[in-house]
Amino acid sequence: MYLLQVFVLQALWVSWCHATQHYPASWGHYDVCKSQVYAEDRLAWHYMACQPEATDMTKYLTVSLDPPNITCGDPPEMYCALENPYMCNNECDADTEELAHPPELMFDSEGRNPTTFWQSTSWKKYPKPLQVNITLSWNKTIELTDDIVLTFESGRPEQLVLEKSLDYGRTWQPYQFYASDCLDAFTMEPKAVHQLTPSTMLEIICTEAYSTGYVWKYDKTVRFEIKDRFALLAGPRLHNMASLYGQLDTTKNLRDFFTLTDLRIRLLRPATGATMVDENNLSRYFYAISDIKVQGRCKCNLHANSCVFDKGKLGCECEHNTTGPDCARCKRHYQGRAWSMGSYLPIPKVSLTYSYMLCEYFELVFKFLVILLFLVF
Ligand SMILES: *[C@@H]1O[C@H](CO)[C@@H](O)[C@H](O)[C@H]1NC(C)=O
Ligand SMILES: *[C@@H]1O[C@H](CO)[C@@H](O)[C@H](O)[C@H]1NC(C)=O
Ligand SMILES: *[C@@H]1O[C@H](CO)[C@@H](O)[C@H](O)[C@H]1NC(C)=O
Ligand SMILES: *[C@@H]1O[C@H](CO)[C@@H](O)[C@H](O)[C@H]1NC(C)=O
Ligand SMILES: *[C@@H]1O[C@H](CO)[C@@H](O)[C@H](O)[C@H]1NC(C)=O
Ligand SMILES: [Ca+2]
Repeated sequence: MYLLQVFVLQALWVSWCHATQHYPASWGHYDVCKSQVYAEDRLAWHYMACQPEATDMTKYLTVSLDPPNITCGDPPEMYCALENPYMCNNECDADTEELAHPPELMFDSEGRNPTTFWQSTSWKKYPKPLQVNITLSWNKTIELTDDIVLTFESGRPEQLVLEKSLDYGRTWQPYQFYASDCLDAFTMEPKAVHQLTPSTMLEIICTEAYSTGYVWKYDKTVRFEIKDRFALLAGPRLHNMASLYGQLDTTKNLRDFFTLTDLRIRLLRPATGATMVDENNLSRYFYAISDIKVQGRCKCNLHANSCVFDKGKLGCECEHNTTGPDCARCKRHYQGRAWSMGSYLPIPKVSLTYSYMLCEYFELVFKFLVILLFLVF
């Protein structure tokens, strides 16, 4: 008799376990993405927020320069080193492959020696400012997931603005100002990102941390610090991503801050390494960039877990009866709920492991009981 009851109980328990593992009740009405994975030698469902993986977004952009003829080498030009005007062995010639410095060389894979880089014409027209816009366009909304890193082959500019557009280049807004003297260049108080707090994390600041002169030969990067801003909500080392995701779910400003369709690097004043510009030898002043890093993912409003690059165009592979490049509307003829963004929450992984462990544990107890009953009777 007892044996029968135990068996019935076990059967009920096992089926409950299976049901909850396939669709845990605590996930409520959220649309989640799931995929089958092998975990500890068995097939299991893995649930996650419905978004494509973060990747190197420089593979999918188009770059344009303003003015368009600002790249060096037409006509050929000789350059001198900023730190030594007698060292003039840097030649740029657009018609010779080894001596040309086209914009594509900012996006090839680096780590080789010598580095490959884009280079501008020199500051021949001093005192007319030497200004260049480098515009990166994705023709798709994307979300940044890591720091933007510019690596300069020349000295780092004395004045630079990073701008972004959310509307395919129609309007622009500043992301961050960079200057060796913020008050002088932009009439802004200098500030560092680590001075920001959770309540000021979306402030647009001017930083002097990336404009020190050519003496810092081994510090050639200019950063836009995404991770430090994430850390204001997710804690150091980003161990509490649930907190960040919770805020992203509910705060449009925060989501929009990390979202863009285009980036613009406005180079406003090249490195001079001194207070005076050497007017007799302007071949020392120019911009050269060897690498630009932009890590991010397609914005799919949490309705797609993949994004494809097809015919030169990025697009989300929309699920949940949504459609459009960003899954921002319902499919035609869909007669269901009104469109809404998907959700980052709840973070399923923890509850899944927990309910899974609970099931395993009780299965063991049942087996033990069965054996015990067999022995007793
Ligand atoms: C680029 O073109 C503009 C007009 O199209 C011209 O005024 C300027 O001198 C050119 N600059 C260079 C460096 O060739
Ligand atoms: C810059 O100075 C160096 C050394 O004095 C000289 O060799 C070079 O021709 C100068 N360049 C220009 C454009 O005057
Ligand atoms: C660069 O872009 C800004 C706006 O983002 C614009 O005002 C400026 O005219 C553009 N061109 C140059 C050469 O700076
Ligand atoms: C941007 O994408 C749209 C389709 O979403 C396409 O019609 C348009 O031609 C693209 N623009 C560029 C500049 O590639
Ligand atoms: C999409 O719509 C179809 C029919 O309208 C429905 O059967 C299906 O469950 C919907 N899928 C989702 C994920 O809402
Ligand atoms: Ca390069």
